[in-house]
Formats: sequence, C-alpha cells, structure tokens
Amino acid sequence: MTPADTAATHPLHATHPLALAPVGAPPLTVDGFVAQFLHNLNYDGGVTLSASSTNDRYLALACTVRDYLMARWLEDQRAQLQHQAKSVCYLSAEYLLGRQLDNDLIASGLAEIATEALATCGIDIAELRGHEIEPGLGNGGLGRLAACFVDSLATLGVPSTGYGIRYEYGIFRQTFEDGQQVEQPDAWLALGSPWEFPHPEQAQTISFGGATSTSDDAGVTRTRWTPAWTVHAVPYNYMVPGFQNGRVNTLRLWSAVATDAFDLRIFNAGDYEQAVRAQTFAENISKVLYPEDSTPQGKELRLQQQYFFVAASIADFLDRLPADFDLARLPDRVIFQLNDTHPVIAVPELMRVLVDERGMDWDAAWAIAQQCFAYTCHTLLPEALEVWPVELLGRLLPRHLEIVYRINEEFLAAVRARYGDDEMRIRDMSIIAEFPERSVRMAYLAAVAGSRVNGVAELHSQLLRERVLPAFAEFFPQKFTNVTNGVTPRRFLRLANPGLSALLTEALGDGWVTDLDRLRGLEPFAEDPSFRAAFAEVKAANKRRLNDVLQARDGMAVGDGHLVDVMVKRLHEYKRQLLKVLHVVSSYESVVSGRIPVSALQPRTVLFGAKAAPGYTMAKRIIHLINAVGSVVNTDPRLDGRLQVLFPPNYNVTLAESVIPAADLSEQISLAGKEASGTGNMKFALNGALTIGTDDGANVEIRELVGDDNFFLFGMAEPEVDRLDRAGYRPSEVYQADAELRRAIDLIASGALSGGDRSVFEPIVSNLLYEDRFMVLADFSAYVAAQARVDAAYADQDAWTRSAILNVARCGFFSSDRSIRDYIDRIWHTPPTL
Ligand code: 26W
Repeated sequence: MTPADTAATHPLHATHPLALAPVGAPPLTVDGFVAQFLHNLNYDGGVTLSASSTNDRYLALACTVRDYLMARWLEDQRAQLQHQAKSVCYLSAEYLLGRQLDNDLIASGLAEIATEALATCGIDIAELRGHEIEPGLGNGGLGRLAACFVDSLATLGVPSTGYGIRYEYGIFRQTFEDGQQVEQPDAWLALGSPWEFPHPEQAQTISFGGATSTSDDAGVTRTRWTPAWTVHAVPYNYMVPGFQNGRVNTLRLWSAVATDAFDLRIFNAGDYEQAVRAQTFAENISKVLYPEDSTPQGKELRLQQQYFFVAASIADFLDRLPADFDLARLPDRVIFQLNDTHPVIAVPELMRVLVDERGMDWDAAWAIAQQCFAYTCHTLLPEALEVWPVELLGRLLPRHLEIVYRINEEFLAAVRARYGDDEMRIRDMSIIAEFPERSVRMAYLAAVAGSRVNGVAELHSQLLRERVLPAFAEFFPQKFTNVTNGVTPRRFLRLANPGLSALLTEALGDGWVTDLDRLRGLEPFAEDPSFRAAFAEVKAANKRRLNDVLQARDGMAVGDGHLVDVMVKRLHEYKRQLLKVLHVVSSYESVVSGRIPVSALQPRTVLFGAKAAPGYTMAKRIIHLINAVGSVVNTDPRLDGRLQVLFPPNYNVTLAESVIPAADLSEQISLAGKEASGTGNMKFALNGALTIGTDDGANVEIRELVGDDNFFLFGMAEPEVDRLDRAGYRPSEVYQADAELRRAIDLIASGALSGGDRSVFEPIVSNLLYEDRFMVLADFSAYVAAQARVDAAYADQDAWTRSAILNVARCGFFSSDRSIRDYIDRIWHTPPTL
C-alpha cells in the first residue's frame, strides 16, 4: 500500500497532516544535543557512556548530527518530489568526499554546540573527529570535483541528485616499503558507516549479457533483450547538507547484491563454492574502485560497473516521476550530467528504456535523449579517452551495441549530408573506430548525444575544440562551451583553515562562505601591516598544526622557518613530479659539490603527496626516486637541515586539509597543454600560497586574476610545446647543453641515491634522455630560474605575505558555487530555488 493510492484521509497518504508534519529536529541547545547523543549511544549503540569505545562515541555523534539534519532532508525530498522542478542528475563513477563529520557540523551550524555538549560528557570532539575513516570513492581531481559540486548544488538549493557507486573498497591505502609504494585494501566500511541509509526496498534489477530478438508488433519492429544474468542495485542515500541554508540534497550510491542469494540445490549437492559463485560474481560489481586515473584498462568489470550504476540511476529517476508523466516532457524535468566518459553508456540505456520498454518511436526518443544529456571532459590525454571493443560491449550489452550502431548510422548520414562522401572524415568522426580494434569511442558518442560538451578550464576547452574533438566542434559548434572548475570554500577554507576563516570573517563578515567574490574586499588589507602580521601568524600556526599531524601520523616535521614547498596530486609523468625532483637534486648537488655555500640555500621543505596507479610502473619508480632523494638529502649533514624532502604516504582529502593551509609555495608545473584544469592550484591560492607554474589548465586563469607579480610563471606555453613537438624534440641535446641539468641527472644515474646500484633509476634517466614525452628537460632551466625568483621573493616576508593576501583576495572566482552557476546558465538551465 503506497501513499499514492490510499485515500487522502489515510495517514500514509502524502497529503495527510501526519505525513506532512515536519519531523521535529532535536532542540538546538547544548542540553538538547547531549540528550540526543546519549540517546543514540544507549539505544542505537547499546552501550553506556562509561562502557563506550571511541567508535561507539563517534557513531553516536554522527547519528546525532544526522538527527539534526533529518528534518531538512525529509522536507527537501518531499519538496523536490512535489515541486516537479527540473533537476540535475550528476552521474559520476567517483566521489572523493572526505570525512563527513566536520563538514556536516559546519553546514548545520552545530560545531560549537556539539563541541560543548561532548565536553560536558567528558569527550574531546577532536578525538572523535580523528576516528572517522574518509570514504575514498575516487582517484583524484575528477572524484573530488564531483564532491565539491554536490556541496555547491545543495548550498545553492539546486534540485539535484548525485548518483554513483558505493564501492566496498575505495582508493587503496598507500604505504612505503623501502621507499616503494605498496597498496593496501581500503576497508572503509569496517567500523560501520553512520552517514549512509540503505534502501533495499528501492532496489533496481540490472541485466547483463544474453541476446536480443525482434518481433513485428502491428507493423512496428520491437526489440526484446533477454539477458543472461541480473543483479540487484541497492541504493544507499547520503546526506549532502547545504551550508546553513536548511537544505539537504541526496547522494545516492548503488551497491550490487546478487538477485538470488545462493543456490541451495547446488549447495545441498555439496558444491558449496559453486553455490555461492553467482553471488560473489554479482557482488563483485561494486566491490572495488578502479585505481586508474588516466589509462583505462578496458576491463569487463569496469564496463559492468559503469552500466550498473547508470541503469540503476535512470530507472530510479524515472520511478520518481508521476505515473502519468508524459515522457516527451522529460527534458523539462531532468538533465543528466555525464562526469567524463565513464557514465556515457547512459545514452543507449535511456534510448533502450524509451523505445523498448516505454514503446516510444526511435526519432521521438532520440529527440528527447539529445536534450537530456550533457558531457564534461576532464582530460587531454588521448589514452584517457575510453573506448570499448564492440566484441565486449556486444557480449555484455547486446541491445546497447545495436542502439549505438543506429545512433552512429544516423549521425554519419548527417555528416554525409553536410560534407558529402568524404570517407576520411566519415572514418574520423565515426563513433565506431575500426583500428586497432573495432571499438566504440565513448567521447564521440557523448559529443553526438550530448546537448553540451564542456572542458574544465578556458585553455582546456579551447584545446578540446582544436585538438581532441575538432571535427565535432566544427559539426556542432553550438554544443561546445567551457565551465572552469571550482572548489568548495566550505571544506577547503571554512573547515580546513579556521584561522584564516576567522580573519576573513573579521575583515569581511561571514558572507564570503557562500559568496566567495566578497574576498575582493580583502585587497586594501594587503596594504595594512597589522593585517599582514595577523595573516602571517595564521600561516605559521597552520604550519605548527601540520607538524602535529605529520609527527603523529608519520614521524615527520616541516623544518622550522622553512619555505613550505608543496606538490600534492596523483603521480603522473605529465604533472612532472620529476621536474621538482631534478630541482631538489640540483640544489643538493650544488651544495655537496661546494659550488655554493649551504648558507646560500633558502631553508626549504619540499613536501610531496602522490599515489600512483598500481599498474603504472614508471610512476611507481618516480615515487621510489623521491623517497630515495629524501633519505639522502634529509640525512646529509652538509645540508645543515636547510633542505629536506617529506613524502607522507597515503595522500588523501584529510591530509590535504592539513597540508594546503600550511603551504607557502604551490607546485603546478605540468607540461602546458596536458593538465585539463587542476583544482589543487585553486585550493592553494585560496589558502594564501603563491603558485609556481606553467601556463596550463586553470593556472592561466589564476595568473590572470592574481596578476603576474603574484605568480611565478615559467616554461613553454602550449603553442611552443606544440611547435617543439612537431619540430622533433631531442632531450639528450638539452642535457648536453645544460651543465647544471647534467650534474643533477648524472647524480641520479650514478647510483648515489640507490646505494651505488645504477640500475635502480636507470629507466628514469634513459627515459629522460631519450624520450622525455613531457619535456622535463626542456623546461628545467626556466624552472630553476623561477625557483631562484621564489627564494629571492621569500626573503622579503612582508612582501611575500602581501602577495599571498592578494592571491586570496583575487581567487573568489574559483568557488565551485560559481562553477555550478555557470553550468546552470550555459548547460542545465535549471533555476536555483534559493
Ligand atoms: C578510465 C581511466 C580514467 C579515470 C579517471 C581516465 C581519466 C580519469 C579522470 C578524468 C582523470 C582526472 O581526474 N582528471 C582530472 O580532472 C580534474 C577535474 O576536472 C582536473 O582538474 C584535472 O586537470 C584532471 O587531470
């Protein structure tokens, strides 16, 4: 008996006063909080305060915060159902959420009350804060951006749902053994997950394999898909609270559960393993996140994951429409934002549902589908664009392959109509690639089906039009647009940097948290010596706090009075961690060779944070090299402690929250034309670090806003890179011509960093000398020169602080709220309800 079909008088009916009655939130008082906390501890946790463990107390606290947010959440869900406003469905295979407790305490405005309430129970909230295991359901930039976006969607009050996968194991835990990365499984759910609400009753059944058959139904060919196997997708709802606006959106993550528990017949026949095989096979789908963030492995399980969450999400959204909803009006009700190519299988899935299940004719369905999707590309690396072999797609999703073929056929007919029989162009634009293996090019499918295609920074969107999808930009010029990335100021300023937040609120009022453009008001304060002093003290305090964290976590510490030089991001050759390593080795070599006195060195701590995809051998070698450099430099008395390299393992959102506020220098040194945007660059600038960087991704927009005087630019711009590439780049000639570079490389090649064993880092050295795809050597001398400018600038602390303040003041543009507003204006056309 559902609310819909019971009489309006029945309490279960959606309009019955009881159903409408807002759920009362616990009293917003310290006593009220204590009562709720103890209630949860005793009745949910089943323990008394005195007998409780840290985990019991943490779970009870989490439940209590949930209770305060519940009324808003239920009200929001009811309103979204009732209002029938156009909503955004953000489809992402990754969400790098970070810890929830602090974020929800700040969003609900409960932080002070909770701290005091727990103190009255003799509990230090910091202890419980540190107990939370962050949900690492993402690899890096793309996953974190999705998390920032759902935060901004809730804070702007946009009717929206984030859809994704509830991986049982997130991104691996990184440890180092002898300086080498070792991956450990991330059992993030082991101690319970208080922030999720499972709804098995809303499970969707997802089909795989099998075959299709057609039948003639009153002159209309109908296609039936008979799958070989199915799995249940069970939704787990997560709260996404807006910042102190009474709004709570939903993040719905799907978990795979076998349709039939296990085969009792086979079990009783004694083949226990076989009996549960189907079950484990099915539940493998949401078992673990693929740890790659650039080169797809093309694994079948990955495609299963993508179809699994996409099909469940589309079915879930259509289920929430009124039974009599006219699907022709679907574009007025929803926009599915495709977070890179990973969810693009959604296109043939919606076509399958509209045509095969809802009986719509192809053309009508296609007209609808084209208005319901938009695609964001997050990369410039050709190898990162996913292609699925038709063999695999046809086997796993036979109906979807048929639909892709038909979409392609009609698209190529349109191409022919415009350009005539230009076979080269047809072959180049076909969604189906013939070589090296017949495959579906998912980015092409997204460009054909999507109403919009956007890059994530101005330069990226330009290169997308000119280099990655030029034929499509010419064919669909109106589709291509840009939305420069952003980061949420709630987590990456208000939560991560309470010292700076207090200073900003004192100077500007607290409106900046939801209106980051107000940071502009900080400009005049850069000229105020007392404000500069306060600002510098905040940075110093953040360095002390980082040291406490690093000491407890890894037995490390930033050098006292050191320039804190930070490079934290995934390990990838295009991001050029190797350039940073060569700079360190060059500084080290110049001192131990006696070329410069150690006193000439600006005391500096270089802090790395980086995970490498387990299968990415060169990346893992570079990690080994960084640790090897660290162990030599950090222990060489000739450096007098003026240069050190720290590489805390397992860089994640939680560590970022301590590292970023403490940084002086932000390393954004990718080869121009390779980093789509970057978002770490934005977080550092907003936390008062100066950037040393190339004109790549969003660095360009950061430099334009903060001004050349407040940014250490170096290296080739993208057109120069392109020219050098075309002209033929010979790195060994650069090596020959640059003595400083040669000495640094020779030191690495000598084995001095690897116990005399030259073979350890030989592959890195020979790659640099004879390939160097990302032109590390070509940009080395400009980089070293820029670092010398950094040293000189840092010597004048007051000028440095002034420049840091101007970076903060001029980076309000990089709020993810602004990004979401751009998506609304340029792509979604959904009205913010707030
Ligand atoms: C299939 C393997 C795979 C997995 C993830 C390929 C590519 C990806 C992501 C697109 C990689 C990624 O995280 N890209 C980053 O996205 C950020 C958010 O837009 C950008 O800021 C970064 O520049 C971009 O590298």
